[in-house]
Amino acid sequence: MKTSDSIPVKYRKDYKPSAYLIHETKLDFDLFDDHSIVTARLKLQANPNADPSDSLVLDGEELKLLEIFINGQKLESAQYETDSEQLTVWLDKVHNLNYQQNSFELMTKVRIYPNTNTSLEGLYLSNGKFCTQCEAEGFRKITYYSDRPDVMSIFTVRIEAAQQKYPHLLSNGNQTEHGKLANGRHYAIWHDPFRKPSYLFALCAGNYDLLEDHFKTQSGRKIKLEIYVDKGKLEQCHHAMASLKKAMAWDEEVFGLEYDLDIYMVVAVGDFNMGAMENKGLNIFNTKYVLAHSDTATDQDFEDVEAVIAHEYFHNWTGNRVTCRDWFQLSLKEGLTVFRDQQFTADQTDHAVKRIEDVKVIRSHQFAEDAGPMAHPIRPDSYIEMNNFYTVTVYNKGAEIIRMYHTLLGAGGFRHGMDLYFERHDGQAVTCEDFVCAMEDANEYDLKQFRRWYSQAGTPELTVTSEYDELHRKLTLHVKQTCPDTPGQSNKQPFHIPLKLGLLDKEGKDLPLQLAANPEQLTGDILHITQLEQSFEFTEIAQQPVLSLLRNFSAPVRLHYDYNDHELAFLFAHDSDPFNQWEAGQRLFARVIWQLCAEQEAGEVMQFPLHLVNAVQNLLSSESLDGRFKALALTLPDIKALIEEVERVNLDHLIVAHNFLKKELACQLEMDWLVHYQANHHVGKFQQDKTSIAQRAFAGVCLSYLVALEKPKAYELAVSQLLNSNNMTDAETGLKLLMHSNYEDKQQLADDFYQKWQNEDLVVNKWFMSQATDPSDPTIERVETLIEHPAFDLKNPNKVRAVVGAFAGANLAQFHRKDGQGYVFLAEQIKRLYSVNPQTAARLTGAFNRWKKFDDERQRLMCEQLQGILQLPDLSKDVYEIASKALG
Ligand code: 0A1
Ligand code: ZN
Repeated sequence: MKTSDSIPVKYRKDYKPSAYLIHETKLDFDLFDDHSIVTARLKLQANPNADPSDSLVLDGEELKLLEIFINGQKLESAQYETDSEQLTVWLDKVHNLNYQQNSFELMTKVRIYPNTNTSLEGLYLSNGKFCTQCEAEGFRKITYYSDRPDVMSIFTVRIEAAQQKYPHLLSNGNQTEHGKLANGRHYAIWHDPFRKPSYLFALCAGNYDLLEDHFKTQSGRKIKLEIYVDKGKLEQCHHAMASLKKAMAWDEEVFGLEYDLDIYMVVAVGDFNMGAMENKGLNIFNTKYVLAHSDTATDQDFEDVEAVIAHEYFHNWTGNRVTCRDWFQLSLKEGLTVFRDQQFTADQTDHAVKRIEDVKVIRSHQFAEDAGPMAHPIRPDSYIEMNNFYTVTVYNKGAEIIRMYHTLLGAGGFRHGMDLYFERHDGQAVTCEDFVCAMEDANEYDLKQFRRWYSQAGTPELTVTSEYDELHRKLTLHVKQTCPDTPGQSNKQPFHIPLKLGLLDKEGKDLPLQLAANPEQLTGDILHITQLEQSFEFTEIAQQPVLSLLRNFSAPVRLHYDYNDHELAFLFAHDSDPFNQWEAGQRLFARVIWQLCAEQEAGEVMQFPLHLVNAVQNLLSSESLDGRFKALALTLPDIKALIEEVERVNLDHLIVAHNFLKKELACQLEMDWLVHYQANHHVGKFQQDKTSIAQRAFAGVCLSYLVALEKPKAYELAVSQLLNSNNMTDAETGLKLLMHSNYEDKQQLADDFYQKWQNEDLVVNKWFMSQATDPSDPTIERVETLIEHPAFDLKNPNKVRAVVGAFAGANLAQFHRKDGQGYVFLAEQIKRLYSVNPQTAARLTGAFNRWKKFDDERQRLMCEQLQGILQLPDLSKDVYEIASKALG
């Protein structure tokens, strides 16, 4: 068992510059089926900005050192030492070496075993092809190196392998040479002219299908674009290529940022721990975010591919040209790049819809993280395993913080800040503080208090009350802010919170906003909340307004304001801010759900409040609203988000209430759902324009209500949609709805679906997921059989996420079964996985994080599993960190 004293914790405050810099990195890869040889020639120099050191300490894990030379001198065993994590060379014992003054060359030769590397970090094989994943600390599994982001170097890479099996040999930068060798082998040499840290290194070798295109930059340079995929998948790459070109054009247009190399390559691999990786000039992607064809991918998949392609492309400036000084600064590149990809997607699709989708992620996942045992500021202060900090807090809350600069400074001010950031830091490894300074200096805007968003964890809460004085035509708002304690942090200081708001008159029009005093507290429609308690007096308010608060979710906070049903229905119908229009509907639904829970608690019969019917009917029949917006507004609040609204939850009541509301709405408006379904579901020629996508989304929600009726006619519609559709969006909607229903032939449908799609891995994952998330009772047995299915593979993270991740993360009813079997199942999978793939195992362990929300018995059962996990022999530090923090 791992104990806390055997596991080192890394602290942000301990940062020290590296004692040695690496000016040049020359790597030779000799790739073979059962092992690889890596020769590294590093040009090292003592760092003038660091404390001098007589020893050179390099990171290295799972490496077999074969040779070591300095300046051509073979080192003797007394001059160096290796352990399981490091190579130490005592430079003072190397003869005639003036290591404090002159640069010197270290040559190491190591043997590694990519063929048995299942962690998917370092160099590994996916579907018979070599690939790498080096962020955050994977490069040390390739060669001995100063594997930290502030050590930046010029890389030249020679790759040698069997020509027939590995015709494509790729690395970062430009190919400078290639040729044939004896014994059927060949080689290629790549040179990357940009200095980069080791985490941006990449290598791929294999036999791929290749899609080629090009992009002409704003300054007229022609860039080669190449997408490499498994044989037979070329038809599924066109959308990724089109997305890449859109992203390149958007970054030029919006941020004035142009691509810098002559070639941009994307390689898709089936085995990948995350979504994709921004390695310089050679992105490596999970196939899920490259491959998309309407037969096999949904509209959502298409949007996701476009977003991830853009995200990785945008990293070329925010991440690669300007990188992080240390891993505590991860949000510097990730929060910023997520914000950029969100803006890009909004520009390609619909701003309101995109905003709602992003906020749903924050509320269901980030609020949960912020209130749980893993809560951390967007710039964490410590970690045990860095891989555990690729979180919704660092990424998505980080993006919300960046969005607040944009809100406070305006698009123009934000752009000035970005320009100054690049002007100052291009080619450097910097900190979040450097970013704040650039924004501050470019705009002469004081961000002193705003900086607390980087240091304080937890979700701030705003409690607002209001008073209207008819006589003096005055509205007073009282705003209180608090932030709950989080692990290691209490007594939080007040944040600077931009609160965007509107005051609606009786017709729903926005009234002009004007403060009686302190005008600097209001910029346009943004109120600056900066103190624990503040009051604001609005003047010239002729009638009692309805308040629209936190428009567009202008800050990642929870807002408490005591709306009544009438006000919510009014906002749902009239708010000019589409985000708050959606929000009002969600609040209406949530109130009903909590009321239904209270009725169950009191042993009363649940009552459906008829006032909802009107509100929903109006929305359904609105001609001005977009179909995707309607789909979102008609979807009941996510149970995970609801759980985060209360201290402790009676899950059984919550699920019953949720289902009851859905079914009642289905019954009350049966004809409406049917009419709108029929008007929006099309079986003719497939189209993927905005209107068709919106119609499919809207029709899908209508069908979900119809299926909730549990009537044969409704099942027939869903079965027909599943079997007769000519696109995966409609097919998957039909499949999911039926798999989650009591339709008696659903198993047969599932079997047929598998037969049809068994050769399309990504579709098989949808098939897995639709079954693993079935909330009905035999599902636990079903998932037991799914993990034995020939298509399941514990070594493939996409498969693990599709079955185990989906079960634990998206099947609340079955994962939280009262008998604890859901918890036992998850713990068993973690036990099978932790030594195979520690990163993925740790992600799964996070499903236990919110155990304190549940009833005593469920708490006990979850803790029992967490304790069992902590007893495992040789537990990985990834899983240890999550499980031990969960238990506190
Ligand atoms: N930087 C990538 C995400 C990423 C992080 C870690 C990985 O392996 C541990 C892989 C990818 C991004 O933000 O896209
Ligand atoms: Zn990223």
